[in-house]
Amino acid sequence: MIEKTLVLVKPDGVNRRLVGEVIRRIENKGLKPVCLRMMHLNEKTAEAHYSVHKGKDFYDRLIKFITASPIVAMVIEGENAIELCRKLAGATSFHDALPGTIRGDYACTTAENVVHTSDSLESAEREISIFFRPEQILKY
Ligand code: 3AN
Repeated sequence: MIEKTLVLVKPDGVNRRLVGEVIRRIENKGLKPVCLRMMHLNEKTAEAHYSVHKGKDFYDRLIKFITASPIVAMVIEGENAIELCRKLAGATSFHDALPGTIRGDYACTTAENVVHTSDSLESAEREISIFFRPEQILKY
């Protein structure tokens, strides 16, 4: 199934000049960006994006981190895009992220792990709508 998913290069990824590397891996896998924007996330948007984590011990730090400096947000489209982007990203915990994945190759901690990618169709739809309006998503 052709799917759309939300990928974020988080502040650590942007600051470490990994934007191109993330996009290269996504494109090499046959997936394509259909919307892309660099932005400095405000607290309200960050809280909406991470609402499922509200109350967890890492939540406050996560909001502080993701709003600290610019991110790159993109919608990625392609066959099986949601699962493929999760595979490209690797496990959440940097201990478990395998070499060859973005986090396995670049993440130094679990809190700052370079990328976010939606984990289900439902999350993808919800998250994309937080970052982009439907008319901003291109068809090609
Ligand atoms: P993923 O990004 O792999 O879907 P989630 O949704 O469980 O992982 O967590 C969202 C973000 O919260 C992670 N990318 C990471 O930045 C942070 N996070 C998750 N678990 C922890 C943890 N145990 N300690 C610190 N930060 C965490």
